[in-house]
Amino acid sequence: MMLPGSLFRPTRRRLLAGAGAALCAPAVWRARADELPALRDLGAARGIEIGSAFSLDPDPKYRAVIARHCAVITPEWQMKPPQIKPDAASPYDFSTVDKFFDFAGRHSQKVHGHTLFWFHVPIDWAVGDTFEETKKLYGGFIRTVAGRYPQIETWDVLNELIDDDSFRLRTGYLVGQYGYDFIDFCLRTAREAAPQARLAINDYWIECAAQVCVGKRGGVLDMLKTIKEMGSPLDALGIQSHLYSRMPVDPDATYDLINEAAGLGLESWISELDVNDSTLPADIAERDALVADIYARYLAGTLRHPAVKRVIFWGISDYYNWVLYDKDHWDQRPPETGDARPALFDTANEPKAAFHAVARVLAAAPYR
Ligand code: 9MR
Repeated sequence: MMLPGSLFRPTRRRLLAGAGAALCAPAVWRARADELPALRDLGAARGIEIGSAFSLDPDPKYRAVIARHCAVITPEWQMKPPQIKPDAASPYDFSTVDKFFDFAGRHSQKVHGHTLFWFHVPIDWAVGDTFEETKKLYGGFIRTVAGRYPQIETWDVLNELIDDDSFRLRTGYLVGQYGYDFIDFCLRTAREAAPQARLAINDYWIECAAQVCVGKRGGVLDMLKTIKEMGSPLDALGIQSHLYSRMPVDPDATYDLINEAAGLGLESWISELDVNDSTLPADIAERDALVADIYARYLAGTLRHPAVKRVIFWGISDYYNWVLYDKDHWDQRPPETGDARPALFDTANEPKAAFHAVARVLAAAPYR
């Protein structure tokens, strides 16, 4: 996945671009925010944890949405390796990460650890000349970070290991060099450092009908089988679920993947759900209805499986959402379609059709 270049994002981004569009939306009856059913409660009644990516934006209305609807928050980039220790000389800096625990503690939420390894955000200081030296350096990083937060119940240990073209392990940073031995090492080290936590590997483009998703589903499954054969500690598959109007979702194929993973003893977490609406019509009511339909079909199809224990949005509101702020990078949105509306709440943090669709699907999901 092509990703935004800047790793060090400002702590506050007002995303005003879509506000005009929200004002032009057709008049619909709007429940007051505190009258809406809380998604976290609807999920809990079905045994599903609901959450969102969060970046500590201070807006009170946005924070109220995160607090009310989320049982889990995922730091959107603040926990990635270079944020915590960018180079050998700098000390570990947990000051930003700790703020997530303050927020989560005030709202009875869990913090999901994301992520201990990702090729896209390498820490070069943790690469040694030999595998032994690398294990010492990268292992030290994993032990320090995972060991610091014993309250974390779930970790993405490794993110996005499967290549978009070959559908095999990526050939770059560390995984290319040391392959499954490195993966096994990371998982074992994370298990030792955080024995309380369930450990995941997280990947994208394994939810759609396009050829790339077909290939990646196969690649991810092969990888999971190899990892299980090696006896490495792994508890869950993270299915990111960045959905696209231009890449039709395939809930049945995703269900099959969940089922195969369950056969290997793994839970599945929908870990980064959003809907990139770039090819949908400009009309807002029509677009919102189509986005809602994509959410509903995807979740109804996947939540049929009891191994799906969690749904995390990336994020829950257009007010603060990477599909909006990274649109120049890879959204491919024709300008006439206006600003993206990928989430459950609009830029004013009011619920959209997608919110109500998700609430309905959660209420009807089988208990697990
Ligand atoms: O949304 C995140 C963005 O703010 C960051 O700049 C970027 C790099 O850290 O990561 C984005 O989140 C990605 C997630 O960590 C892994 N899967 C893809 C997500 C969207 O790019």
